[in-house]
Amino acid sequence: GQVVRLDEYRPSDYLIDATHLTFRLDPERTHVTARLTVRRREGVAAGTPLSLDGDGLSFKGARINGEAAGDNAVSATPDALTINEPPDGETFTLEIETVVDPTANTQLMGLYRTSGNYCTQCEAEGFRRITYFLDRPDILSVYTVRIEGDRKDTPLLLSNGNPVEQGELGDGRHFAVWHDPHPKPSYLFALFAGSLGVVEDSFTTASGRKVDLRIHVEQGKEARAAYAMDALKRSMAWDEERFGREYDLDIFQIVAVSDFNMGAMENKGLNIFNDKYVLADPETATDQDYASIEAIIAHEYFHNWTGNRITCRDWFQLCLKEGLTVFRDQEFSADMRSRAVKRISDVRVLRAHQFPEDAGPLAHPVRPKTYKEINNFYTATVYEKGAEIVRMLRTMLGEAGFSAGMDLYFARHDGQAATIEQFLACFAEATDTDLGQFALWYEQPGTPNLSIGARYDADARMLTVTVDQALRPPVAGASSAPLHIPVAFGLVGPDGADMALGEVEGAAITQHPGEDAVMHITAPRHLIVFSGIEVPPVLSVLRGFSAPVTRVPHASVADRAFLARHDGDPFSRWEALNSLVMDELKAATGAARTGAEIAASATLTESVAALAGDSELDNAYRALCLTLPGEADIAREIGHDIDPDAIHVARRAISAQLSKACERVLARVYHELQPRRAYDPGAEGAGRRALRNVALTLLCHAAGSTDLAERALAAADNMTDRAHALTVLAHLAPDSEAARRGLDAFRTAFRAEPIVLDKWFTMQATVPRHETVETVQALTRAPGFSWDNPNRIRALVGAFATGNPVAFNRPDGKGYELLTGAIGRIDGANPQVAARLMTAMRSWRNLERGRRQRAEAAITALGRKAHLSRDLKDIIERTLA
Ligand code: BAL
Ligand code: ZN
Repeated sequence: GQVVRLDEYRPSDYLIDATHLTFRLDPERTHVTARLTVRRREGVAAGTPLSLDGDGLSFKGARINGEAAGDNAVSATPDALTINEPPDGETFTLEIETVVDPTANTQLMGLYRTSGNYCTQCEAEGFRRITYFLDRPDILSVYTVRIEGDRKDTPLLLSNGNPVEQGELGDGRHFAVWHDPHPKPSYLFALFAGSLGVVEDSFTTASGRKVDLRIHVEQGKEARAAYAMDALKRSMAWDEERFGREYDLDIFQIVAVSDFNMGAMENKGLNIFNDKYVLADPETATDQDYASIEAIIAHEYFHNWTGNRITCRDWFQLCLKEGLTVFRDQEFSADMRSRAVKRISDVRVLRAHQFPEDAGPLAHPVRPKTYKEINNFYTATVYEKGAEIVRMLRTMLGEAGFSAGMDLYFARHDGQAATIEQFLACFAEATDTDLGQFALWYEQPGTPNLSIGARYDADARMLTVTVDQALRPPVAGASSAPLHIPVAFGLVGPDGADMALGEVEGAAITQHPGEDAVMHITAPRHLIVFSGIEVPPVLSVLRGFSAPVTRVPHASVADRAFLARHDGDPFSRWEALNSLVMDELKAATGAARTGAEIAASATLTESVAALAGDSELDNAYRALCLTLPGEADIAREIGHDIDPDAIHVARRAISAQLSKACERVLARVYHELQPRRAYDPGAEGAGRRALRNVALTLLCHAAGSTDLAERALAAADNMTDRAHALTVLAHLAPDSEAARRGLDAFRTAFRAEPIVLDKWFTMQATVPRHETVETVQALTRAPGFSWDNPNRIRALVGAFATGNPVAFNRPDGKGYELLTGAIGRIDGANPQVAARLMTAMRSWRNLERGRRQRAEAAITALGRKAHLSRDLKDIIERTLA
C-alpha cells in the first residue's frame, strides 16, 4: 500500500470556499449534487489540473461554470476526478453529480443506512465516499445542504449548522435546507434522515444566546436520553467556565444510531452517536455506562472548539484535537465526580491500553510520521498519551500558565487548520518557556522508564535522589533522546505531612501556588540533593501520575506501606498500594508456575484492610483500593514469557487470601452500604455501589461460594447491581444452576434491547476458563448476535479477545483461531472493525513459547488470505514485523 508521510505535506493548489450539496435520498440510488466554489491558490499557475478524491463513487457528470464538461475536460474513476484544464479565472464553480448506494454500504463510512434511516460518518476519509472533493482537513468550506426525501420514511432531515428552509415537494416527498456559517473540513460534514423520537431542551450561553438542544433517539426511548441531555448542558456550562468557550450556532443536535464504528462523532452542530453512549436508565445502564455517556457527550461537545473551530492541518496532527479534547473531557469528569478516582481510573486505562501499544509492534509517535491507513491511528497513543502530554503541560506551567497558553491558542488559531508546533508555540510564548525538548513527547514512540533512588544522610541532613531515564525504542529506527519529564513530588515527613524542600541542587524545581513541586528531568541522569532536611523523609514521586512513564519502585515495602497510609496525594496513596499488590501478584505467578506456595504478606493485607476500612475516604476511592490489578495488567508488568493460566491461578489465590484477611471489614462495608435510597447515577451513589460490589466479589472469593452473589442478584433493583452480581456468579460458578437461571432470566428480560443484551454476551465471553472458546463459538449463532453490527461484535468477540486472557490464550491456540476466523469473516464488510479487533494480538511476542508459536501461526494464516482490506493488512504486517 501507499505510504503517506508527514514531511511530504504540501498545501493544495486549490481551495473550496463554498460547498452546496443536494441529496435526493433513495435507499439504493441516492443522487448527490455538489456545487463547489473553487479558488486557485495564489502563486499556482492558471490551468494547473485539479484532482479530487473519491472512493468507490459512480460519476454521472460535471459542469464547469455552468457548462457541461466535455469528455476531455474531466477524467473520472471511482477513486478520483481530475479537472484537466480548469478555467483561467481565479475562481470557478464546479458542479459534480454522483450516485451512491447507502444500503450496500456495510463499511459504515460515507452515507449508509442504519435501522432503515440514513446516516453519515466522514472522519477521517469518508466524505469522498459521498462526492468527489479535496477530502483533507485543511480545506475549510462553508456548507449549505439541501436534503430531499420521502416524508413518511424520513420525516427528519438533518445536517450541520442552522435550519434555513423546509417544504413539500409533492409525491410524498419533502425537503430541508441547512446552512453552517462556520467554515469546516469535510470530515465534519453530517447528514441524518429518518424517523426518530426527540428530547428537546435549551441552553442560554454566557453572552445570552439561546441555543435549542435536541437529542434524537429511537421512538419510545426518549426518557433514556434525559441523562445525556443533562450531561450536555453541564458540558456547555463547564466549557464556558473553565475554558471561556461558548457555543456558536442556534441549535445543537445529537442523533443516536445503532450501527456505528466509533463511540461518537463531533460533526459541527450535529453529533452522531453510537446509541450505547446516549441511552441510559437505571434498569438498563450501569454506573459505568452513565460515566461513559457523561464523558463522551462532553468530549464531542468540547470538540466544537478543539477540533472544529480549530481543526488539524493534516491527519498526522490528529492528536492536536484528540489528545487535547480527551484532556478536556477528563477534567470535566474530574470536576463532576471525584478528581482522585477519575485520575486513577484514567491511569488504569492508559496502562491497560496505551502502554502495551507503546511497547509492541504497533507503537507509533503521538504524532505519527507515516501511515498507510489513517483509520488505524485512532489509537490509545493518539488519544490517551496525547491527553497525557497536554496534562504534562498543565503540570509544568501551572493552572495560570496553562490557561494563558490555551487562550492564546484560541485567539490565534480560531478558524484555522493548525499543527502541533503552532499549539506548543502558544504555551511557549504565553509563559516564556522553552518547550523544545518537551516537544519530543510527540515525536518518539515508547514509554520512558524512570529508575529512582533516594538516600538520606542524617549527619549531613541531606537527601540525595537519583533519577535515571531510559527509553527503549519499541520499533526499529525510532529515536530515543532524553525527554523533558515533569515529576511532581513531595517529601513526606514522619507525621505524614509534606516537609519543606530546603535547598535543592541537580535539577530545576518549580512550584506553582497551591500545586505540588515539580522536578524537571531533562538529562539521562540527575543527582538531586536536598539539603537542610532535618528528619528522614519518604520521597513521594509522580504525584497525580505527572508523566506517562513506567518506573521501578524506589521505596522499600515499609515506605510504600507508609505512603499508602499517609501520602498527601490520593493518587500516590493508591499507587503505593497498587505497587505492593503488583509485586506480590508477580511473585505469586512465579510460584504458580513452579507449584510453590502462594502467600499474601501481612503488610499487604494490613494495608488493604486499612484503606478499605477507612470511612474518611470516598467510597469510590476505597473501591479502587480493593480492586486488584487485572490479569492483563499483571501480564504487562511481567512483560515476557507470559503464562496466562499461571497469572489467573496466582490472582485468584492472592484475592482469596486478601479477602479472607479482610473479611470482617468487607462484611461490614457490604452490610453498611445496603441501598437505602432510590437509584441516583451521581458520583455518591455510584461510589457506594462500587464499594459494595467489590466487597461482594471479594466476599465470594473468601468464602469460595457464590451464595452472596445469588442473593444480591435476587435483590438487585438496578442494572449496576444486577450485572455485577450475575457476572460474579457466571464467572465463579459457570456450570451452576444459579448461573444458568440468572443468564436465562437476563436474556428473557432484555431480548428486545440489543445494547443491554451486549452485557449478556460479554459476561459469558469473559468467563475465565478454557471452555469459553466453545461458548463464544456457540454464542455467535445465538439469537440477538449479528456479524453486521459493531457493538455486537465488540461485546462478544472483542470482549473475549481483550477481556479473557485465560480462554483467548488457550494453549492449543483455538482462541487465536476463533479471533482470526471472526476477523476474516468481518473484513470484507467492515475493514475498520476487523482491523481494530486484530490489535488484540499485538502483544503476542510476550507469550511463552508454545502460545507464541500458535499465535504467530494464526496471524500468518489470516495474513495469507486473499482480498484483505488495506486496514487489516496494515495491522497484520506491522504486528508480524
Ligand atoms: N473524532 C472521532 C470521534 C472522537 O474522537 O470524538
Ligand atoms: Zn475526539
